[in-house]
Amino acid sequence: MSTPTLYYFDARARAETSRLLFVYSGAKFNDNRSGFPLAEDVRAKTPFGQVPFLEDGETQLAQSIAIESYLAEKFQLAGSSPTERAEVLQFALVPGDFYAPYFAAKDDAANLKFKEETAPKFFSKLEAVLIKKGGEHFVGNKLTWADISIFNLIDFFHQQHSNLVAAVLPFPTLLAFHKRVAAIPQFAEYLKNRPITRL
Ligand SMILES: N[C@@H](CCC(=O)N[C@@H](CS)C(=O)NCC(=O)O)C(=O)O
Repeated sequence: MSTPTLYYFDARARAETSRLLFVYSGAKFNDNRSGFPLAEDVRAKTPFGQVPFLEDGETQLAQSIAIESYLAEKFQLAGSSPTERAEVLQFALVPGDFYAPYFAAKDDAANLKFKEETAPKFFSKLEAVLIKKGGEHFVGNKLTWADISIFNLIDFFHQQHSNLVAAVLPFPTLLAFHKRVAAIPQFAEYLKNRPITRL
């Protein structure tokens, strides 16, 4: 069986949760990071001319959430009942609701509104959910794609410029969760060596 290849830019952005799914499972993968603009030979492989794009044997997939869903199923991180699977997907879709307004904010006022109003409003909901679930996992009683996806979202805030991390600092349960997931040995090793990128 050939080693899977994940194609993306040299950025965390829409590929990082998939990378983290590979990392947690311990499965080897080629982390193909294109320069900008997207290399034409990579674009030509993809169904929509966009990355992320995954090649895993006969399986060829675009759309970040579809790729994450495939990897989560493959590594048994997608939940263990129809309800759990739907709940896991529910959390995996949450980061997109943060990224849309974040990337749409084009001036200082909009950035401030995102940091001081929009993001904290969402984070307060996530904090409440996690407290209700006991503080460890968003779904069930073991680590799933939901945890990895929300970990990556909180981590994104830690990595961004303009002190974006301030938006998550008022939420101790989310901060403790982020710290705990980052300390999982596979993640700790990966995060120590991860390329530092703007996004
Ligand atoms: N809905 C898609 C969006 C994919 C997307 O917008 N990809 C961008 C990078 S984040 C891209 O490939 N841009 C390069 C281009 O269009 O030339 C997903 O979640 O994967």
